Amino acid sequence: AIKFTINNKKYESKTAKTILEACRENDIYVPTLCYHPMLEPVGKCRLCLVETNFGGKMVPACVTDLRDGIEITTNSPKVVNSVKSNLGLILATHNQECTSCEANGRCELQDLVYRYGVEDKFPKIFQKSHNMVDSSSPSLIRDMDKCVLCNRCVQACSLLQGMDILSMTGRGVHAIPKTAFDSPIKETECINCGACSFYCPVGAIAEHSAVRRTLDVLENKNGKIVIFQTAPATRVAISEEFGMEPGDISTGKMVAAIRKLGADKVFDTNFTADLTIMEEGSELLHRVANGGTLPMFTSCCPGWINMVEKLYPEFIPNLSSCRSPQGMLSSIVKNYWAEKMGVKPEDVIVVSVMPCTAKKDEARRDELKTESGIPETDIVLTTRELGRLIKLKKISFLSLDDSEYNNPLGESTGAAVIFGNTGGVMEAALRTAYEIALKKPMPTLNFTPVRGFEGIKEATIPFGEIDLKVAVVHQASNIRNYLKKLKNGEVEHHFVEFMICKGGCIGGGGEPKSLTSDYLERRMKGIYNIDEKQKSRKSHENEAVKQIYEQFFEKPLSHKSHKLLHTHYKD
Ligand code: HC0
Ligand code: SF4
Repeated sequence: AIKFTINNKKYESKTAKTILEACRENDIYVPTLCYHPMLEPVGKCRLCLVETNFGGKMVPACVTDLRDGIEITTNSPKVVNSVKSNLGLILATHNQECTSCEANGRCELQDLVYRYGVEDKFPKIFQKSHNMVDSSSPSLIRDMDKCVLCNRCVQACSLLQGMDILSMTGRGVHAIPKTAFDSPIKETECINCGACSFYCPVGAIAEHSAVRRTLDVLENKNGKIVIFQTAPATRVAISEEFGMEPGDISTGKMVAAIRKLGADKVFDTNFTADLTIMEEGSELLHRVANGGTLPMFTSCCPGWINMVEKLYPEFIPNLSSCRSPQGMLSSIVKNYWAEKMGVKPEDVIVVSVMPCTAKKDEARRDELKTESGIPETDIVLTTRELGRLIKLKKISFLSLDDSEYNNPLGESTGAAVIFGNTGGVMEAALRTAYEIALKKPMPTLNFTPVRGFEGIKEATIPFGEIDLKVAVVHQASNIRNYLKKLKNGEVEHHFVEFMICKGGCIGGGGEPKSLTSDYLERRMKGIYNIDEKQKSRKSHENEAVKQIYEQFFEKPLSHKSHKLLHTHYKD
């Protein structure tokens, strides 16, 4: 074992680790700004400098390994003074427009400055030097005068996502993460996944906020009906905005809070997740039986759709023509439900709450507008923005009584909620396709080969005449590897699920920011817990889905379904 002391107290560790990890494990506070447990430590911000008995110089705890006999000091005046002056230097290049900042209240820099009582005493260096607010993307806003040079966005984009849209350029006070040729983000190959915004410790890259527009819509309805829909992954993460743990389930409180905000109806994106299974499952069986393009690719993740359109257009024919559940729900509300309710589609406003920044950009697509040219989804809020709205309206989230979704567009099965996890769409599709095609239930509903965090998961299911080969791929970098293999003929599948973010939607770029290393595992567990407790766990058993086929769509892939539930892609 490695023996060491921290602040004169003795500790032991059986495994190799950094000084920072040892401190965190033993509940000893060490300030950090560039460090995130899901990324590689880079030792850039200098806030985690500690004293040791080895040599006189202070060392960055995040990149220094524990050694036998090391004596670590984290709380001496020397350490505290160093934190204060480093923070002061960071503040000197920061624009501090906290009052209007998307990160206000959840900003790591703000917390540090408050904690250390750092006055703004350094002269401002190069304030407004970059003078660049890039709001070209419907999903994200970058304000480089708020950048603290932590490198986290660059790592998220290149290391995690394999996209390399952002890279650190320049040195010293001129250093800044930039796009190639400094182009506005919209003109790059950015897929709007939002990983950069999730890892940004401040408000330098954030979701393109729709909080004010939503407030306006809710407070000045002018006779309009405001409908909300909520994605599968929101219900196991919104709780973190209110101090609860990752994976805590707060479906009922979330619905209640949305009602308190003033929504007239709260529908569930899960309803159309079940409907997606009916349409996409039928599409798969049809392609297999009729020699259609295989493998068929899922089409619900908008970051993934952006990636195919921008980087791999040769695979467009492989994409399922199904709209995403968000797209399907909004389409049903404006093109079917409104008429049934006797209101004009123009008088209905659909606000969707998503774990995802790319959903904002999906909602703007021309293909997803009504015949009269209005967007079917009017506003997309990230889970974080919903948290902000609830706090702004002083709704006491934790003390709310559970509320239920409105029906029929609020009814769902366990197969729908697992869409939020990587492998969930595949598992849900198999539960239904197997039973419908083979007329017997799957041996087990928990189809574990497609669960978990492995980047590329594969399974073969005996499916009557054929062995159905499926794969599940999540996280953009793994997707790029998979597509390379597919092009080289190294893999062969009938059906592949793709999710751009690690873990699937629970790891979406719009989910509450977490500084833990296990939030994905815990949110994933929360989702599977909801599934286990549902009275039905198969999409084709959703009574409201059956009803909408009887009353309107007739059957999957019907003429009406094609019109309202399917789409096409841009080359
Ligand atoms: Fe997802 Fe979805 S599962 S993409 O990850 O399919 O964002 O949660 O809402 O649309 O349902 C995100 C999550 C959704 C959609 C659904 C799908
Ligand atoms: Fe990179 Fe995703 Fe951020 Fe775009 S949204 S810059 S692809 S991390």
